[in-house]
Amino acid sequence: SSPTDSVDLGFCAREPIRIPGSIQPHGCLIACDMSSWKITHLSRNIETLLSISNAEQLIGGPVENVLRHDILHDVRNVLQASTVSGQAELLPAVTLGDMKADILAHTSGTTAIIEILPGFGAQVSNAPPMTLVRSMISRVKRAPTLERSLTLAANQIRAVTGFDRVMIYRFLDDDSGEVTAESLRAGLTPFLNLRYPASDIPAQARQLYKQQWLRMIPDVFYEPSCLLARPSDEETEPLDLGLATLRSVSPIHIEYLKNMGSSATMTISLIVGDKLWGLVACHHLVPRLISTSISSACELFGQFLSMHIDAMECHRELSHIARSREAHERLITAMPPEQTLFDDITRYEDLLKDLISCDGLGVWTRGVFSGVGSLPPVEMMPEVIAFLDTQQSHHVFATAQIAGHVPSAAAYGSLASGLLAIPLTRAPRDYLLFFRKELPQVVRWGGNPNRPVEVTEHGGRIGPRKSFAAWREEVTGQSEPWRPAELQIGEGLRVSLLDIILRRSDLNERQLL
Ligand code: BLA
Repeated sequence: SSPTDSVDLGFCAREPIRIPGSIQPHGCLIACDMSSWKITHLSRNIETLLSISNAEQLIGGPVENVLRHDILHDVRNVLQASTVSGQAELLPAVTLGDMKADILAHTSGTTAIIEILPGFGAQVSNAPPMTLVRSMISRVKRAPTLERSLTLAANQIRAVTGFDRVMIYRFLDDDSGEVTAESLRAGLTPFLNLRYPASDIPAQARQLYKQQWLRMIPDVFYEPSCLLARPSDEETEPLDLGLATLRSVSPIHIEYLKNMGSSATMTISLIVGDKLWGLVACHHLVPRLISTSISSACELFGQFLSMHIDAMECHRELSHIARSREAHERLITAMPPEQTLFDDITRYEDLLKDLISCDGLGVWTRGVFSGVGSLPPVEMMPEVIAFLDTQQSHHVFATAQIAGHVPSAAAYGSLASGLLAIPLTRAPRDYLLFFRKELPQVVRWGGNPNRPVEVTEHGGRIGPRKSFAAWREEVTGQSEPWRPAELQIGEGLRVSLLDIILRRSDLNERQLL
């Protein structure tokens, strides 16, 4: 049996990643109550980074004991901006003693979270972040297609950050994901077009990534620095680090990255509408810390890229609909009032294929089937129609896998695997049917998707898989999927054809008189 049989993948989704109780040590963290400005939490490494001894003793005391007045003034201003943006916001650059640092602040409930990042991140370019973002945008904006935009975006981010590998990782309908664009240092094995199972990124992580646009793990070998809090105050809730850039990362994910051979990552969310569309995933073979000015430029660019993806996808759907509307008009005008598709579908074959591309077309009327092109055997049709008749809705029905609904259809998948059916009359229902042949696909997975996890021998602890070697899967029995725009076009066609049928029956009655 496969190791996943006995494993509860929900385990991964239950890990409380927002409240790890520790941070990554490339910065330190101070949390204080916003009504009293008294410290509630401190990260242990504040002692080394800010040369403070006995951090415990500062807890419960005023935050002024750790941060100067001018800095606190800026913190208060930035917290206002942060409640509007829902993100941690950057303060104007500060100097602490002789150390330059970036400070980020945001709120979590009634708590202010202040993160201090010493300014030693890698600076690939000295250009101000605004200039970087503007030049990245101008290049990507000019690309003629979405695919090209994504490749340019990956190239741009790699140029600006110096990461070894930058991938655009796109989620598919079943929550698995695919590397759709990649920019990488010479000599590395490409991950382009590899597919990864949904369980690699559990649900609570996806939820969080819709709120936080950018995350960084500068060194997967880090020792977490624990958060100190007032001892055993029953009422103190664990500190929610969901929006904190220093949040310590799930140990399972850390192990995953080590197994993959990555030592550092930076990840930017791509959010389209209210959906996590994908991620920009940057990897480095050795630890790598990026300066805050570069990472915030990338974050802003990620927000632009998200809007650009949305615009390109909308544009593509709209132009598809516009082209079909034209074909629709041609079809309706070509059909004389006393004729319908039922009389001679072959005559309208080309016009119908312009509307919705397909390999075969048919009509089912009063128990009789006629069609053209690649079709299921006629003797199979009653079973398919019987299934369609069980559909409650009078709207268009579409599937890429007829056999998923009518199991005996599996036998003729090479003739017709996909079906889009437009019901034309009520009882008995007549249909206009579009068929698509099977489109055998080879999916290349980054590791065996049937073994997404490893279970350790003792204690049944769950961990990420160890091998990411490409794994081939042949997907058969499915046609090219029907796109949302095609369903819409089908719906429009249903309404016009219904109108023609009504007109004709009206005509017939008048002729009868
Ligand atoms: C998180 N897993 C992630 C993230 C990615 C991946 C991108 C998000 C990291 C971030 O945005 O900061 C997976 N990384 C990939 C994939 C590629 C890549 C697919 O570069 C492709 C090239 N992971 C597992 C299993 C579990 C698991 C079995 O494989 C659970 C048992 C958990 N993954 C897991 C968790 C997180 C994660 C908990 C959240 C990490 C965090 O933010 O703390």
